[in-house]
Amino acid sequence: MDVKECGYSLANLLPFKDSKDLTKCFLLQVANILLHYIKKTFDVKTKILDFHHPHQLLEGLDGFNLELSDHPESLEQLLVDCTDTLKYGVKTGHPRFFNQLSSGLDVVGLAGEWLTATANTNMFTYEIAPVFTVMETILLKKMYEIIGWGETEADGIFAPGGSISNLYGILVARYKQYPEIKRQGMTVLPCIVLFVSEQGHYSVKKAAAILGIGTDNVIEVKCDERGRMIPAELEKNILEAKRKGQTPFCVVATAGSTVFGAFDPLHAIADICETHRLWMHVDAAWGGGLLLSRNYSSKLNGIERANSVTWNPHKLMGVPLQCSAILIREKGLLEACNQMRAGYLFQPDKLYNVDFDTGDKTIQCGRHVDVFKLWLMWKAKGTCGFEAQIDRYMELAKYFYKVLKKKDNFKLVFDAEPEFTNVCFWYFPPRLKHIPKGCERDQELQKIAPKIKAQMIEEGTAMISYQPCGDKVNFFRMVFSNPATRRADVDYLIDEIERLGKDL
Ligand code: ABU
Repeated sequence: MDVKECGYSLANLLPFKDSKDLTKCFLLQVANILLHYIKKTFDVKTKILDFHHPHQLLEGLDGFNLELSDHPESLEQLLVDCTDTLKYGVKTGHPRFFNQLSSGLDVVGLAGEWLTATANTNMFTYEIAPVFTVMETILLKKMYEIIGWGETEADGIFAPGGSISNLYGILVARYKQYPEIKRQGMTVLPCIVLFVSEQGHYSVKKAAAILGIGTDNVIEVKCDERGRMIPAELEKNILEAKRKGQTPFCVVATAGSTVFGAFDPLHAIADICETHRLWMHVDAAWGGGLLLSRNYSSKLNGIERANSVTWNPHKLMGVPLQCSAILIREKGLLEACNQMRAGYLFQPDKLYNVDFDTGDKTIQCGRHVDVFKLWLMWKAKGTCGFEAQIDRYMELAKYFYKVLKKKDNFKLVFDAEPEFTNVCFWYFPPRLKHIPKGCERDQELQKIAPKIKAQMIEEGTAMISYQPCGDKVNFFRMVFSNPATRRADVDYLIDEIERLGKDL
């Protein structure tokens, strides 16, 4: 049986009668398309992407038409569409994909995602997700232990990404201080303010906007030269806010900042939070994975004193997107804050222990199963496997730093060993090397990284991100979180930047 035989469509697949063989044939062909893609992804000779502009995709390319029709397409056409969807996408598991904090293609994680999609269930109750809800409690317990919390006192939930996890942290912080907000809303509150470093993630401001706190009430605390929050500045900002009649309620510390990979001094921040009775949330979306490394976990010393933590296994741990947890040190708060007791889902008189109906702790109703792929990967690697992978990223970052340091047409943003797997740098084309430091040179330098990246994307040879930051004009941010990357790929990237940039 072959789906290529004309006329086969959805109507010939299960659950329709006598369709077992065709269903098998169709799914095996989909699997073959994916296998081909996976093989290509890991081959450095493959382009990372075949770039097209949005209007080209909208207009349609070579038989790849994104428009939807009123009539069913054949199974054969669906297979072509699957192939084309991958063809025009970005191979984020490619050894030379350095663009995002989340990258790589973990085969076991992928298998987990397939299984999850096949099960197609919802995380709100044990009733319909018995295995997954229990798995979630086991994973959360593991994470509390790694942070240094006792399992009986802590609570948590997997959420759709780090921004939402940070939103939860701030939401629960506010609820803890002002439980009446749940019923009475913002009118019962004074002007509350929270603090985050100037290198903290933008999701903190977004959460403040969503929660009705307002972005003006997010106070940005100055950082040191490496992008770490300065505790004395935090203390100063808290006292200043109080003097102005504002009411501080929360500090968001960052463990692994997005651009510089900086770790805020958590013990010093915890001391200040204790003195002023403020909730301490740690955004360890990026850096949380480092807790699994005995060599590097000390960078997060003090995280055990946090009231809540965001930790994204889809970043450093390489779990397929998405997989993010919000962890709260005080049990019961998450549910008290969000519970609405929808009678049609959370009946108290079910046949099992309804503590496993975790859905009323969340701000969503339907919730995707994000835990199975993490659980399966943990089974496959063990904690030691994650540790080895993460230690290798740290070694690669040091290697990259050492190579760049020796090159006089590259300049590191920080002339010191990397704190994390982020390494920030500029490339100077020969013509810029003779322009003295200052405005004129900065104006030219600002244009270099975007031009190099644009060419890289058009040629599909590598992907790396860039950004300006404060008084620093556009610089590249190299980051290691891709298990396929080897030293040779790092050397390649440097040569590629030189090749594309030397005449700019
Ligand atoms: N904070 C979201 C991830 C940003 C990045 O991948 O560069």
